[in-house]
Amino acid sequence: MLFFSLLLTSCLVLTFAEDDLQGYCDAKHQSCNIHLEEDEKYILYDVNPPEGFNLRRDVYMRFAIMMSEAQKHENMKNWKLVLPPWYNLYHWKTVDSSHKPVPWSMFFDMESLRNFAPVVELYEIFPKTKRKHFEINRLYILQNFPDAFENGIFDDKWEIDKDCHYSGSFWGYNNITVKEIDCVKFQGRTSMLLELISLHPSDKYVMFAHGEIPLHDYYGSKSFWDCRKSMKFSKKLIDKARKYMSENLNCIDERCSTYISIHWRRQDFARARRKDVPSIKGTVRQIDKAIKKYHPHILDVFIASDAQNSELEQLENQLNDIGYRVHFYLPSSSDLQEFKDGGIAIIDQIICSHAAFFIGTHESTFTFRIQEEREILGFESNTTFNRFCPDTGKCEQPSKWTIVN
Ligand SMILES: Nc1nc2c(ncn2[C@@H]2O[C@H](COP(=O)(O)OP(=O)(O)OP(=O)(O)O)[C@@H](O)[C@H]2O)c(=O)[nH]1
Ligand SMILES: [Mg+2]
Repeated sequence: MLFFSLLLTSCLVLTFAEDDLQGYCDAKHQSCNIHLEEDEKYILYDVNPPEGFNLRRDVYMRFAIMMSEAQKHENMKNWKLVLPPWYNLYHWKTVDSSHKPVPWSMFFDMESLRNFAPVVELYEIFPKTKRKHFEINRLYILQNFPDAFENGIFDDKWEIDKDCHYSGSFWGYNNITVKEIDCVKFQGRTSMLLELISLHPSDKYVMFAHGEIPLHDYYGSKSFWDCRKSMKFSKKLIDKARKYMSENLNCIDERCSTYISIHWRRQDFARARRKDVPSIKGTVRQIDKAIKKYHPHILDVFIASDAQNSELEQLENQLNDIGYRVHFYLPSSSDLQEFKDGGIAIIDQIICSHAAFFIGTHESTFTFRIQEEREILGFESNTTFNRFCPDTGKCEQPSKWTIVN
């Protein structure tokens, strides 16, 4: 066990001065006046820095389900999960002049999250600490076991280890410190983290680094879906997407019949997963085939993509040439300022979710989140679990993770 304090210095000096906190405080919401009890215990977590937004949403679910279950026990009723702010995400390239960590309320409906699990934003606990810096009692740095299948078996296990290193940045705050660090090799269910926490019952602020390592206790279970349903997007993102659908895609319904949608993941996928993604020509062929087979009356295709403009132009032109109308959500600069890259991506996801038919990208978590949303909206699963195939070679169809109500 190591005893020391970490004070991170980064080129971005963020502190939780009163002004910063108020920047995120919406007076209409209760969160401003949130009352933090003395005997409350807080669990924080962080995710491997290169991981994207959509895997992070799944990591949240693992922790939120653990907290929701823990609340059923009398001695754990006062535990809260601290939502790690969105900070410095690899895919979010638009320069945000404020460089501030973004709270969850920017993207999600906080009331709905709170109805499922006891969650608080990080900025909400700062005033509680009464000190210039916020000291976390214990940081558990989770690590994988070197061999997941020791003796040919995947066992649930954890083990205190000696050497490790925190590769995060405490979301850019340079006045967050930790008193003790424990390195832990960990494999298996998220709820096993409670065993670790119980080793030190007097800790009030406990953090886990590499929150992506623990797995869902029961992937696809009812509690999984209850949690997933609670992850409603913020009202302003939903309103923006609905306005777009009504003005451009002629639909005001939950389940639209007027357009099909695709998630065409490119960038790192087109480079590193060549055998999983089609060429532009191949994409056009697959869209046309799906429409002719399932929705021959549909002419409108909504495209969500992270592709370069030149690729998108070619895709649009080739679809136009065979008679389709192509739609993209193109944010104005004020939309981009207001919603940020994360919000723009969510608007794309919402519009894809409501389409009559959806084709996604193999093994993209961005696509997975759209598929879940469509399950919640009640679409037939054959309109949802479809993927783009490579031009040649094998093409396994996606697993159907259908909703459990
Ligand atoms: N606006 C928009 N952004 C996208 C789209 N596709 C990908 N992105 C961006 O790229 C990120 C995708 O990264 P992840 O969330 O990690 O999902 P993924 O890379 O598809 O899946 P992993 O293989 O698990 O990493 C999103 O969070 C967006 O920022 C898209 O269709 N529209
Ligand atoms: Mg990714």
